[in-house]
Amino acid sequence: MNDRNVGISDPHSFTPGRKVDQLETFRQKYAAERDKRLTKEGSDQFQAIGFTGKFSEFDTDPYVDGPRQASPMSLDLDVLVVGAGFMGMTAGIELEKIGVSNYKILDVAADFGGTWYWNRYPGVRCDVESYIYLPYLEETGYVPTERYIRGSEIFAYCQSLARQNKLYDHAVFQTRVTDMEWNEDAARWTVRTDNGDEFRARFVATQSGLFTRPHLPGIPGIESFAGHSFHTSRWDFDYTGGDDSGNLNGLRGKKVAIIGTGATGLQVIPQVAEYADELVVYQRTPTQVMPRQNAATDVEWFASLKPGWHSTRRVAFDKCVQDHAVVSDVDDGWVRFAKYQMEAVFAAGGESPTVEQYVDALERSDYEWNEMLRARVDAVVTDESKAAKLKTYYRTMCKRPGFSDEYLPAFNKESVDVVDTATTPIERITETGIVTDGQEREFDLIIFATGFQGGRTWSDKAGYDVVGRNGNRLSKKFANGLRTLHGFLSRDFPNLFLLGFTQTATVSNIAHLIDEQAVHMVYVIDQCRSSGARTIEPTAEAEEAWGKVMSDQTATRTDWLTTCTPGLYNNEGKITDNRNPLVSGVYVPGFEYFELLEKWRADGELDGLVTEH
Ligand code: N01
Repeated sequence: MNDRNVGISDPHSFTPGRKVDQLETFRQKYAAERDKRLTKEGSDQFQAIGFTGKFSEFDTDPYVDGPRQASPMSLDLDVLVVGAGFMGMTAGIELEKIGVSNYKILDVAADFGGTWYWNRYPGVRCDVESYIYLPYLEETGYVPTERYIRGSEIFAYCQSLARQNKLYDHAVFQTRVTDMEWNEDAARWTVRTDNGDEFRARFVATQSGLFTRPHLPGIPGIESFAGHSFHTSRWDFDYTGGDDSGNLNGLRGKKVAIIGTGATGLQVIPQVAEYADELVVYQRTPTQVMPRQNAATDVEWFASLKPGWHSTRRVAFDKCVQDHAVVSDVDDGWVRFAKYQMEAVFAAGGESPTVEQYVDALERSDYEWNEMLRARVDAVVTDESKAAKLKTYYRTMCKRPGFSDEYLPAFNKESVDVVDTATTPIERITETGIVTDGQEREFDLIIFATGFQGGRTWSDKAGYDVVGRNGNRLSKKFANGLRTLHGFLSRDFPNLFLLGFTQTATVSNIAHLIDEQAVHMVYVIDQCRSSGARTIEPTAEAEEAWGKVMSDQTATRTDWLTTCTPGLYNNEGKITDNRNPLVSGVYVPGFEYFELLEKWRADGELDGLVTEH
């Protein structure tokens, strides 16, 4: 516990942490850095990519040939699941377990995988240990090849999970929901699609994925660029050559710009740097870069894991990372940071620190941790001016931390430059390049690693509206934020399960959240079936009470969210904007939310829900 060496070995070692005594100096520095990046538009600074019209070419699926071939369908279903990512797959598998087989899983994509269908960019890997990330590992017996596997391996796992569970028999791909309406007499949802299908479903499970709809930065002139450009989640391998493991030979001789240095940018940049003649990275906020230390799976160790290990390992990881009080067997940056903070709290107040000691220790140790990371940047990046731009000045969990052993060294190439747009903003994109400080740099290719639509309303993200009982529209009900019980069901929208970040919770391992949600939803559906309930929805009181839980949760984080540098987690600094569920409706720590749901199910009362028979 007293070992200040956080266990990271050469050549990626941290220099020892410096004791942070001058908290106020750091606070001022962090606040100044945040203020440079704050925009008055918040999430509205981004430009949406429409299904049709402006920027819709950025949404074209590059991985499929041609539109859906199947004829329009007209079907009565027990369940329609919208979204074929982990959520849709888990829902299908769990529905089968309770004997429901009259269901469809629908997706715009042409296969299962969700995030892993779309994000195939070079370098893509899971950033959480694959042993806790992949669902159903004990059931499938699959052994991930590495601790942090490539996106293509995750995508292949999704396909094999779908095959093993016969989910392809239920799939409706290359199909987008256009509208959804409640039919009171039939007690069913009528769901129509862009392919002319009509599904009449007793239950609908739907989610507007946080990471499936890309967006573009609020930079004028994107449409005028005459070179090539695409978003990382729609990677054009025809142009770049190669695949997610690299070999981007199409970039030889090319001048490339990448805008965005989040989790995606971190993985893409070293790959592009390897092949492009010239790469300029346009960075607004640097991401923390901890060592990755990937390794091949020790198959003997994997085989020695005892039944139940998957759930135990997942839960311990969540608890360690979010509660700082449980030991996790996972040895990675998430856990090391949590342990580092745990040590600091123990040093300050022993087993029973006061609230002040606890808060103070977390803040000091966070600054120390960042000092180590800043020292690591200096140790790796030889050019001082580049190194200065790559150092982070914000609290660790303000943004999702990054992990890479290739990212920082990539900036040692002379062909790779970094522009700090917080001090040198991008003025515009022209026909031939990017203008900063009145100077244009010309490019053949601009890659947008600028993330996804997190700060828009549920209906905007979903791309359709839902008309519930008495003509009530979900877009209207959620105009000022979500209103649900536990994030699943919303009054006047019976039998409609909302999944994803909908007044639910957050954990670093999002795949775990997804599993918990699917299991919970299927439990409620099963209860309806066994009791013969036609409809189920929350009472007004239960919905209001859950809204209060959510707002109380947000209130406890308001100070933190305000001091954070702008980003997805604090709605680009505009925390009063309720559209972003990560700000207005998220339960932290997530494992307590899982426990809360488990207890609610164990009570068996469907407390807060009302059924009609
Ligand atoms: O998107 P992001 P992402 N000028 O929104 C920048 C998960 N994920 O695709 O930080 C210049 O995080 C923006 O700058 P700033 C991951 O958990 C998981 O990287 O806002 N830059 C930022 O750098 C994450 O939550 C894995 O100042 C501009 C970037 O664009 C989610 O996916 C792998 C700009 C957007 O970063 C999305 O990550 C990859 C402008 N005008 C991703 N506007 C796993 O391995 C925006 N930016 C599991």
